[in-house]
Amino acid sequence: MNHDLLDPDSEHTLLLVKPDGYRRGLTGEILRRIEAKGYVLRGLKVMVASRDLLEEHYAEHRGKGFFDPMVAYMSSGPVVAVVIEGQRVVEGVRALMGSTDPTTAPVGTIRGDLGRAWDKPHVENLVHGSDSPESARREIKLWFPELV
Ligand code: IDP
Ligand code: MG
Repeated sequence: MNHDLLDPDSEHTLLLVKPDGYRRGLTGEILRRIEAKGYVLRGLKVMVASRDLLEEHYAEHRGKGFFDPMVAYMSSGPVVAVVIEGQRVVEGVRALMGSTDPTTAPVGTIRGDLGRAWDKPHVENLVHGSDSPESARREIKLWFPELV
């Protein structure tokens, strides 16, 4: 068995620590919460994402008013890309993240505790997490072709 590859019988999700989270030095705090919950890190890298990768990653939002500023934000510096494993990990990581708007995201979540509104044309909210197991498979293939 090749231990570098992901176990197809386990559930995985893709987490990104976005450029604001990386810049603020919150990567450790964010990953601490995920590990403390009991999930396992299976892939981890720091990278500056290309426009092509981001346009593919956010294909569902193409055409929306915030698309261009959001892609510019996401390519404004390094991100940390992480593959996380565990039962119901997609739902679990979304719960740890909190809702999209960091001002109103519940206290106790990553976005609710560590994020807030800034005077910017896009929403800076520290993290991305896949929204379904199907999205997770698609996104992991994009960000970690070497693992699948
Ligand atoms: P999610 O990250 O909570 O899944 P999505 O609706 O998938 O939220 O949006 C993707 C990202 O696009 C958000 O995390 C946020 O950074 C940005 N975004 C979403 N909605 C808006 C908006 O109305 N204005 C500006 N940026 C937005
Ligand atoms: Mg989303």
